[in-house]
Amino acid sequence: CKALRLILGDQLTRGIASLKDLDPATDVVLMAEVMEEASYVGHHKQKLVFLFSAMRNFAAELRAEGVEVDYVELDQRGNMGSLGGEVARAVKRHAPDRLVLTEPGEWRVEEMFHDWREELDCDVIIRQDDRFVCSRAEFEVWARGRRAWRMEFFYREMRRKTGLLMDGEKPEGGQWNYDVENRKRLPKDLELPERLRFQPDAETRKVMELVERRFPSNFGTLETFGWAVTRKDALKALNEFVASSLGTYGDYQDAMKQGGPFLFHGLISPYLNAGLLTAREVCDAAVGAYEAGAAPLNAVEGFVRQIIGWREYVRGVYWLTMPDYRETNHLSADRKLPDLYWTAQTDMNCLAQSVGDTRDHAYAHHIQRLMVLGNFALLAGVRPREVQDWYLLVYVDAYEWVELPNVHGMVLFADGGRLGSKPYAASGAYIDRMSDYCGHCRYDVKAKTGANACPFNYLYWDFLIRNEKALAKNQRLAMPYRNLARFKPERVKEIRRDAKQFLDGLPATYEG
Ligand code: FAD
Ligand code: DLZ
Ligand code: SF4
Repeated sequence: CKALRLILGDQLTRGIASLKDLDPATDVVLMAEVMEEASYVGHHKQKLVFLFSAMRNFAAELRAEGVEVDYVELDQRGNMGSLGGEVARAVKRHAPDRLVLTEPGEWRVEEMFHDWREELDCDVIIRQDDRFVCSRAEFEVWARGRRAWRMEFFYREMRRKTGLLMDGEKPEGGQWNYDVENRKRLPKDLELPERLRFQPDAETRKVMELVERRFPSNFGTLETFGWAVTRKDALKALNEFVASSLGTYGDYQDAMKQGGPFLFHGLISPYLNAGLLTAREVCDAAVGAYEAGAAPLNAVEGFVRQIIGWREYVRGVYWLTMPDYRETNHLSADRKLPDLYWTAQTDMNCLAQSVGDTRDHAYAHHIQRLMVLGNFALLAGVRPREVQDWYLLVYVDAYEWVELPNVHGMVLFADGGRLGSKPYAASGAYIDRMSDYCGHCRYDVKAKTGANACPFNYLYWDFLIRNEKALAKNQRLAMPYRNLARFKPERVKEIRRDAKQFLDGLPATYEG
């Protein structure tokens, strides 16, 4: 053939760069399910099923167009088990002039691409991934000109660049950011919308059987699998979100509810990241609802900011700072990841619920990830590498480019403040304000010390005490450090004692 075009599991977009000049008469598309990608971390079973099934459906759609797809299934005889092995085999089979690639989502895979340039007997062309609003080169120009990077300023540039929610040169409504309106508590009697979930089709059920057979002890359950695996269904999910939830998304964006894992969230990250939906069309759908008067500005701006702001920003930071980024450990955190992240067995109800949602759906929404699961790992001082691996494997939307900056930077402050200006440390009061978890917990969220006290309360202060050297000069932590300075020595002693006792009693026996 003339061109061999590799499509990775998270490149399932018909308009992707490597397929742009596809000629069905002469070209072949290569897709491969390989053990190396399926096991570089022990992915949640739902993540594996989602990705393999979406890959198979994408291949079928290309074939229906008359494109030759060379698809290697995981169980196929002769499968070399790695992308490199499968690419080399396919180059032998098809003797192409060139191998056409789109830049991958992970540094690890880009290294492989570079090796292939040396190893393969054909030209290797790597194209920019133009599914993102901001290219890696553009981000670098933006970042290099600045002493400190802050998402908010980057986001404004992306608003200008895309014209989304712009009124000429000015932001729609006069403000760039309506976040202050997006922190409401969930009223007890507010009815939650029934969210659209999808029954597994025949191909998905086949993949489920494969995953149960080949990955029997991976984290998570398949019983509740409800993700879309085709672009058609992903579009349905997007439309359902816009119709049922977007209007309320802003108000309760930070809220958490026991037994309500999805609330008013988009549930679109797996589709965006794997390529079934594009960032631009998702934002256009939300802005369209605003223009039609179907959703308020605070909701639509909040949603658009997550996508053209945070999502693009973390990707930019990732590519600019890798591979050094993940090696730093600014707060010298050195605790093993507690078992509760795997078992959900803990008396801390907020953690039990958030791990349970994660196990059942390969999903938890942003505030559970940040302010419950992340906050606890930060306060407990868990090793960055173990926290990163956990997040990378448990979520259906997790790829290193998006997971790492969120975990290493936003949650753990292991990067010393390159991504964000302060660690998101919080005591139990925050969780109590934003959720109904505390009402079902055996701990008392109001109690500060002692056996019944909410562990977040003393862990929070213990964290600030432990990390005083690294954090006390941070302007944004000036207030808590001023409060801490007023604590009597006995109170400090009590906090340290309770924290030590609690943390020493946490089982941490699992081997990654
Ligand atoms: P919505 O609340 O509906 O938001 C809409 C979209 O905005 C999301 O689909 C997502 O594409 C984007 N978005 C929102 N916040 C972020 C963010 N902080 N960074 C990047 N994109 C964002 N998101 C992932 O896609 N993959 C990950 O591996 C991932 N790991 C995370 C780890 C931690 C510790 C934290 C705090 C956040 C992480 N996020 C990750 C971001 C966010 O939690 C998820 O994107 C979101 O929960 C997905 O659900 P949703 O589609 O319902 O989101
Ligand atoms: C995540 C993943 C998994 C589990 N399996 C495959 C696979 O078998 N074949 C493939 O092409 N891609 C897979 N992926 C996605 C890749 O790991 C992804 O392309 C990289 O993580 C870069 O983002
Ligand atoms: Fe979590 Fe503390 Fe509330 Fe229990 S009391 S749910 S541990 S914040």
